[in-house]
Amino acid sequence: MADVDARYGNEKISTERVDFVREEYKRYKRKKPPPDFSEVIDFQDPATFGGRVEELDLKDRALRSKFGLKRSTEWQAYKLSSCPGFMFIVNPFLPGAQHYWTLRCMMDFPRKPNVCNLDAHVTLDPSKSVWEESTGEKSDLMERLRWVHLGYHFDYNVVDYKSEKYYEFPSDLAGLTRHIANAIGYPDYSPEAGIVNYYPLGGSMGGHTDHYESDLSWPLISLSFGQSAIFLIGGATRDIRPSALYIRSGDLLIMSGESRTAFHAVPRIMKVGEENEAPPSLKWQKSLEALIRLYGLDASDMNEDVRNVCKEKKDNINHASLNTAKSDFECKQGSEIDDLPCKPTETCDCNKLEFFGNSFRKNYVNQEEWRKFEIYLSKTRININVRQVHEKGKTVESNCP
Ligand SMILES: O=C(O)CCC(=O)C(=O)O
Repeated sequence: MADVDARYGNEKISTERVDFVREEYKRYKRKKPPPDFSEVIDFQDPATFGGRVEELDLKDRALRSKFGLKRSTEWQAYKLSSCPGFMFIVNPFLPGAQHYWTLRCMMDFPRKPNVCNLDAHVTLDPSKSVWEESTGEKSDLMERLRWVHLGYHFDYNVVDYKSEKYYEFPSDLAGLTRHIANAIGYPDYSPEAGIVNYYPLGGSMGGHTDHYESDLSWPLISLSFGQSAIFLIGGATRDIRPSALYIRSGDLLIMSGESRTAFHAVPRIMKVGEENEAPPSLKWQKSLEALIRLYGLDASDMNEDVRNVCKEKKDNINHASLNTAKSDFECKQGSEIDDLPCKPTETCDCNKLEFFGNSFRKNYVNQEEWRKFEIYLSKTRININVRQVHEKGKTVESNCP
């Protein structure tokens, strides 16, 4: 099985100094016998912290709920004492939002003009996404998909950020990552380059640094969905022993400051749930309930094929919890920093993530269709890795055809 890290094959490794990045990578990648996981940091289990983890206070930059994220004051955020600037946010998404972002990665991002690893082997139909093209003789295309570039695209042997190699960065993902950057203290962030990585079970990514951007003072924002992984985060050189941590569906990881150019790797994908089952946060029922809750969608807003199912599910929703969820979306202007204008009404509509809801509706799938996505997610980890390339004010113009 081809590893995602084939792209880093040309990296020069010093043979003189001890390479702890490689050592830890091999240790956690090993299949037989499986490694001892007792040193892996699990941000959902403080018993594993062992003095290595500190809570991160994001309270002074309170942002309201947007792009499917909880209010930033509710995020469970951490930092590592060994790696200044590294931040970990435990799944800050509201129920249903992970469905939206994974759908974007499965159905929309792997589509022309975006460049992906398959371009080297097949001519892709520009009118279809890789997902749509994965039928008949080409039914293995999605399984062979390893990466898609967003915004800037380049050849890994020559990472050159040129304006002729830039396609429009997806506006919803730009909004989401700007919002995250704002919450951690980078209000002027401008996402310009992204890679969506698709890892099969058994896939991995070797140790490397992301240092090609001309301004490295902006954070790298990484979002993970689907299957879990072991992630290694080290330091400026390979002779610094990296820490191992678990990443689960929905978790956010930020590399800023010193950690922006730290060595990191993904030695192992960890299967969650039974065969052909997606992680719990990506199962069908949650998406349906979440649609009703999150976007305030009424059954009349939905198309015929889901209306009846929704009615059934809606009857099952506990009204008290629906009311709590509603008040969560109330916009209390003045008490929170706002990065978009917001009407100070009691049940402010802008908090229903208007355009977010619309795109979800455009992409809406029924239960049978979601099952196909669920099967894919039962054996795939998706990672979206977003970077600002240039210094402030030097952003390229879109070259989108
Ligand atoms: O999959 C991940 O979590 C890391 C991805 C990564 O390091 C990269 O794309 O450079």
